[in-house]
Formats: sequence, C-alpha cells, structure tokens
Amino acid sequence: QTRKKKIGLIGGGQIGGNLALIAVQKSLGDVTLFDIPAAEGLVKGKALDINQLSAVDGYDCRVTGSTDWKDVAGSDVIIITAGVPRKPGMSREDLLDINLKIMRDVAANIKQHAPNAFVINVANPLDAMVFALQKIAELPKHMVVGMAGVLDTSRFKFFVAEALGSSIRDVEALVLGGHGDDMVPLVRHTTVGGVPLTELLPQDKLEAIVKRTREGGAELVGLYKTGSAYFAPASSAISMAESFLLDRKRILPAAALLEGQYGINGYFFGVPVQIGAGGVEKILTPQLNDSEKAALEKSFQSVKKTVDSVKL
Ligand code: A3D
Repeated sequence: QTRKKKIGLIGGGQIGGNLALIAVQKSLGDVTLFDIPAAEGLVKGKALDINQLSAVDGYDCRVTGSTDWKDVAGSDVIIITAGVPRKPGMSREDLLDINLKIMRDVAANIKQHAPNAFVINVANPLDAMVFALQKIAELPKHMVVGMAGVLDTSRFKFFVAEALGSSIRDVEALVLGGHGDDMVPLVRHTTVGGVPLTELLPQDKLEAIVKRTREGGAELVGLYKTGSAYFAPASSAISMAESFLLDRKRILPAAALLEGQYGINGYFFGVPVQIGAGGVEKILTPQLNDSEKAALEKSFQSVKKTVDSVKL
C-alpha cells in the first residue's frame, strides 16, 4: 500500500507559494507550507486559496499552512526558500549574514524533525547556504542539493530558442558552476535538435546569450525592484523534487557535495547529477577543454571565497 507523499516547503513567500501551487497541480503529494509566526496569515491564506483552486480543478492533494515544525515532520521532500531575496544593486553574497542566521534555525529544525527527507535548498547565496545546511543538519551527502543549475540552464535554453526562433523543446544545454555571475554555460555542448549550437549562431550572439544568462537573476531583480524571480525558480525546484519522488532518474544540474570530482573536495558546486529515489545517485563529469576548465575554476574560486567566510 502506498501512501501519499509529503512535501515540506520552508518559507511561504513568493517562491514558496508557487512551489505549493505547482506541487498540488502536479499531484506530487500533500504540502505543508511553513513560515515564521509573523507570516502565519500569509501561509494559512495561501493554503486555503490553493485548496479552493484544487476543488475547481479536481486535485486531491492538499496544502496546510503552518508555523509549527511538527507539521513538517515526516516529509519525503523539503524545499527551503526561507531567506531574504535581493533588491536592486545587491549581490547574492550581500544576503549571506542575514540568510545564514535563518539557515541555522531551519537546518537545526530539519535535523530534529525531518532528518530523512531529501532536502533542496533555494536560499541565496546558494552554494554557501546548502553547505551550511548540510553541515548543521548533518544530512547524508546524497540527500541534500542546491537548486540553481536547472534555473540557470532554463534561462540559457530560453534565450537560445528565442535567438533561433525555434522550439525550446529541442534545445539541450547545461550550465555548470556556482550560482553567481561567473557561472559557466557550456556553449560547446549545446545542441538544437541534435545540431551543435556553435553552427547555428555567430560568436557575438553566443557571447550575448552567455552574458544575459549569467546576469539573468539581476535582470529580474531590476524589473521587480522589490525582490527576485519566483515562477521559474519554483518550477525548477519542483523538477528536482519530482525526479526524487517519482524515481525519474533525470540528469539535472544541481549544487552537490563534491569529493574529488572536478578536482574539488568538500564544497557544494553546480554539476550534472542523477536524481532518483536514492537522492543524488550519480555525479557526472563531462570532458571539458582548457578554457571551460579555467572558467569553472574561476566560478569555484568565487564560491570558495564565500563558503570559507561562513563560520558555523
Ligand atoms: P520571500 O518572498 O521574501 O520569501 C521568503 C520567506 O521566508 C518569507 O515569507 C519569510 O517570512 C520566510 N522566512 C524567514 N525566516 C524564516 C525561518 N526562520 N523559517 C521559515 N521561514 C522563514 O523570498 P522569495 O521566495 O522570493 O526568495 C526566497 C529565497 O530564494 C531568497 O534567498 C532568494 O535570494 C532565493 N532565490 C534563489 C534563486 C536560485 O536560483 C537559487 C532564485 C530566486 C530566489
């Protein structure tokens, strides 16, 4: 007998609310939308609103708005969006102190209430927050990842499809590295319907797409002014949760704990991983040329600098 899966969403803000909506629409499981007591009305309101929509559309999964960690206990998957988003002019690193404080609280509660969950962190600065999470919650390395690569890759794919005027379904691509302005879109490995992208667009157009991808987060912050992107980040995190819950074994870019791969040891970094019922089941290491390796090393040094400043 199978039971309905349980999804714990820590943070019921912009991304959290969209995560709850998409999880229910995909019938992934029952959702607890958790936030601090000051946001009790917000999460209870979003839960009720989404439950009423589920009646219209006929979904059987339910959302519970809660400020009690007991309601998160027993979650199969947890997605963390607790934290402050950027405002115009801020870098993700500017969020470190305030979001680390929040992460200490969240990670300690995960350790106590849901130590067996597959945990996906979305809070920024992404690679440092997932590092702190794993250390504080003492999660096994295969049960904890950071979401950034799926979003960065989907931005890149979108810009490619727009530039070519072709369907996004046929764009295959990968963005590696840290979730910062020196992330590494692998142009040479990108194909459109099996045809190398480098044969389809001139160098200057490719460079412009890489630049716009790297600055994709800031472009949204500049438009929204009061916060950062939330629709695409929510969908991206759900694709990772779904691959775990349904044992899809998708290969998705994610921040995973590296132990020697890519010459990196003891840091979370964006690489292609296989996500299935076992969590992170594989870490893939595609062949890179010298300039790709150099770009990845530059991205790693930025991540390392931020992570090394984290005092746990
Ligand atoms: P927002 O709408 O402010 O929601 C954050 C929520 O977290 C608020 O409702 C807070 O009340 C709640 N919160 C604060 N402290 C706690 C706590 N201790 N326990 C539980 N909940 C708490 O932000 P958002 O949803 O727009 O963004 C959330 C985070 O995601 C930010 O750190 C963003 O920088 C980050 N983000 C990451 C990406 C990536 O691709 C990695 C993309 C977009 C945003």
